[in-house]
Amino acid sequence: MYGLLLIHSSYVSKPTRRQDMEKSVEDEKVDSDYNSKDSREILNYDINTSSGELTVKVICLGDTSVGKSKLLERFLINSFKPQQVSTYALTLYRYTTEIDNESVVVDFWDTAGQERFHSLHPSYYHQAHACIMVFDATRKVTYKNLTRWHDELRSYRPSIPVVCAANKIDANSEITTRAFAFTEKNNIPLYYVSASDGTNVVKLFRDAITAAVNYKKNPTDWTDQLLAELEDTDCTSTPSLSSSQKGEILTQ
Ligand SMILES: Nc1nc2c(ncn2[C@@H]2O[C@H](COP(=O)(O)OP(=O)(O)O)[C@@H](O)[C@H]2O)c(=O)[nH]1
Ligand SMILES: [Mg+2]
Repeated sequence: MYGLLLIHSSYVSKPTRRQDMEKSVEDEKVDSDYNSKDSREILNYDINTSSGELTVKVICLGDTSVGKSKLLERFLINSFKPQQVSTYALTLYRYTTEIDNESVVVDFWDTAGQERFHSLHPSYYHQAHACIMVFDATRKVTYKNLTRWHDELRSYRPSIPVVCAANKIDANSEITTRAFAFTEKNNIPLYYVSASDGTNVVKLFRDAITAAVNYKKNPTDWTDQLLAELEDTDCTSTPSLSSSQKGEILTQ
């Protein structure tokens, strides 16, 4: 079961100044209020829902046109429409499933073109529990760019689990015989997939969800632990603010 939530693109547009980033945190609150009235609230992924369900946030990363949206479409509605027009907004797909007999609410975050600026807003990474990195089996440059995406991801989420998908293997099956230095070096599981014909898509997403759940239950990210301690001591410092500060440096 899944639902679709569109968030105004200003929520993830690239910040240039501190004020812009603080404003986007404010926007988040406004959007959250609006959506909760609409009973489609943006969740606080660090805690469970009010009814006790586990919540996880899974983000998709990779260059434009590698097939991120089509993979989500394939997993969630088991379909593929080659010419569908992208929406001009960040897309959040809310999906409810069971992992080890436990109900889990999964929010998949997908960009809607912001990745063409080669950087995403810190709020995209904020509170993420797992990341699906995608490259296009027919375009080598999209594989090369994974390193840059991985560096940006790690600057915000140093140790969340990552899985990698070589997509469009229907258009280049030869690639499935190859190994890749990026995934081997970083110890990232690699899946040869096709959003077009569905090969390995369910496995990719199920494994990503399971990894996200395991990570949420046993976070190894020292920043998570630090932030939890700060919250315990009622410190006003928030994850968003520290991410924003980082974002200012990284995005100039
Ligand atoms: N042949 C083939 N084309 C695909 C596949 N997945 C996506 N595409 C095409 O690649 C283009 C970009 O897909 P999209 O999901 O919008 O990429 P995104 O920008 O990463 O979200 C579209 O024209 C899709 O039809 C696939 O598995 N096989
Ligand atoms: Mg897309």
